[in-house]
Amino acid sequence: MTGKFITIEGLEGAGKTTQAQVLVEWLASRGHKIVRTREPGGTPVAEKIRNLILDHHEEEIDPVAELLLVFASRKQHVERLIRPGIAAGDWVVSDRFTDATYAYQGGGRCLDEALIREMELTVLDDFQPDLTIWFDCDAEVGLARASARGELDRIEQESMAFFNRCRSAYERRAQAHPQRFIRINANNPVEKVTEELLTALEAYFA
Ligand code: Z5A
Repeated sequence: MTGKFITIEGLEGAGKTTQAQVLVEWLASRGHKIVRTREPGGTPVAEKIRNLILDHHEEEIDPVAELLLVFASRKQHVERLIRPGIAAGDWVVSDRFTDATYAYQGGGRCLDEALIREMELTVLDDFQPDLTIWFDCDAEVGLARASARGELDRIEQESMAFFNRCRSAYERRAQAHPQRFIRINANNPVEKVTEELLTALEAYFA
């Protein structure tokens, strides 16, 4: 029996962490063994690369170098944690995956999507999630929630135009992969978002 790979996507402050807990409890109640993880990161080495990606540095990070760091972290994550977990029958739930690269490095940093696609094919053998739950909120809403928590990391300090491009890129991903994506309106209050998530899960796994 093999497991499944579910990813959670959305802008910062969309409520991914909050709703991931709801998702994990719902899946566990159906008898699945869950492995919860995140990107960038998810293994000790991948977490070190995460720090390189998110920390502030005196030297500006080149967008392609950032893309390579994201995929270096992802390769380690996929081979050391995600694939072994699925092979063992676990349901692996990751906060972000390659759709975030299309959103942030593709949309936000304006890198060519063809380059990201090439890396996805070459580095990951086109490894894809079984299901992606996209918590879609306006950039202003998400950033206001994230900012209320305090200091912003290197990517969180980008402009509103950057995050609007990220959101548009998520929209394109959802349109291109309608079988895999569930879109949840994350502008709503927490209880309403949870309700929409649970309804969508019941329908998807019916
Ligand atoms: N990144 C990249 O560039 N390329 C890649 O390939 C990958 C990632 C994989 C990782 O951030 C950064 O890496 C991310 C993209 C980049 N950068 N940015 N910016 P992360 O995933 O570790 O962190 P995050 O997305 O910034 O997470 P977050 O800010 O914690 O957001 P969240 O998990 O979606 O939200 P939350 O923690 O559940 O909620 C945030 C706050 O809002 C909290 O106080 C909640 O109580 C509140 N909240 C949540 N939902 C609601 C609703 N519905 N209403 C009101 N308040 C709410």
